[in-house]
Amino acid sequence: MKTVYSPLHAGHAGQMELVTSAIVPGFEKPSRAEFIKARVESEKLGPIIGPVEHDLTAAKRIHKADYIDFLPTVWPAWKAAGFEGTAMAFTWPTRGLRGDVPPKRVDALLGYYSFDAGATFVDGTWTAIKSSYDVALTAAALVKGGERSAFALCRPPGHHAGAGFMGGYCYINNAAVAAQWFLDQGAKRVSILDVDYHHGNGTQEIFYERADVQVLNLHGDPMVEYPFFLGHADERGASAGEGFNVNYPMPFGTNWDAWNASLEDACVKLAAYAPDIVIVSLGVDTFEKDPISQFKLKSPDYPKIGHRIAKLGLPTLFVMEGGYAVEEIGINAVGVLTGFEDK
Ligand code: FKS
Ligand code: ZN
Repeated sequence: MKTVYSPLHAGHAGQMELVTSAIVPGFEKPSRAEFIKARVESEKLGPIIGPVEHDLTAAKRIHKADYIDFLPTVWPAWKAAGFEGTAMAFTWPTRGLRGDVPPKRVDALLGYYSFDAGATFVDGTWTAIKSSYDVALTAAALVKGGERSAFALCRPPGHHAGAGFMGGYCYINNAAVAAQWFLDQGAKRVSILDVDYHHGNGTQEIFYERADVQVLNLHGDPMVEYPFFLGHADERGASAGEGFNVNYPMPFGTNWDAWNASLEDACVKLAAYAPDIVIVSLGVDTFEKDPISQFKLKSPDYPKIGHRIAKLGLPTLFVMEGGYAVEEIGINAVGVLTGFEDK
């Protein structure tokens, strides 16, 4: 399997993150991608290639144009306003406020275009976002070109980003962009299987009323886990999309057996949908030692995930999402990929 990787992710570094009761160094840091890349090399998964640059047309097929156009302006506007440190939102247009009038200040616009304080900007952030998008589309093109699979080593991740907002370390929804791109290239149906620990609220929102993209999501129960406000089992899609969104919220402490039962059910539903392409939103923050998550998967479980996905027998694009136990992130992420290749 080929891996697509860009070193430009590394400029998205040194940002601060708001967590319950403190501001701490960001968990979503450059070493994550470097550990994965090193493991791709040491496991000899296959060649690592650079991305082809794309314009933003494919991003605007699923994201609002004003939102995408805002992203490259953030850091220059932040500097021009005389601010320093990490550009971070602090006010949001929630219930009872106007969500239809974009304010003029960059610090206010950050809130206008986000759902939490978790999508922050530093100097190299836009370049990293753009490289992550290029990585996803380049890997998608490999699969479209006939490869059985490809690995988009995306950083920053994407699955929390909705049509018009960022959040949870995510800006452009790489998996959703790739899904729409496959459809625009002639695919009839695409399935997105999101195995990240956190619910992919952005992916769900983007495709919620559509029948041409099936979205299957395995995650921590939003009653007690981030992103809290989406991801319940009764969210099954709407209008034409009724039945094409499936959520598997699971409790803290979920181990392989329970998690695998959800994966199995998702794979049966996926096979019944018979998509042309499978996109895996690949998060490995389900790992027992993940510092921000509460599931109990162990390193030997990850190849089993890849093995099950391979049994679907469909062209598969892996898009990197979360995972914060950096020492093991390469072992676990590449474990899924080698498990896929072993069949
Ligand atoms: C930690 C509170 C939760 C935000 C967690 C964001 C998770 C991001 C992710 C992605 F794949 F997008 F990277 N903070 N105390 O893992 O879902
Ligand atoms: Zn996650």
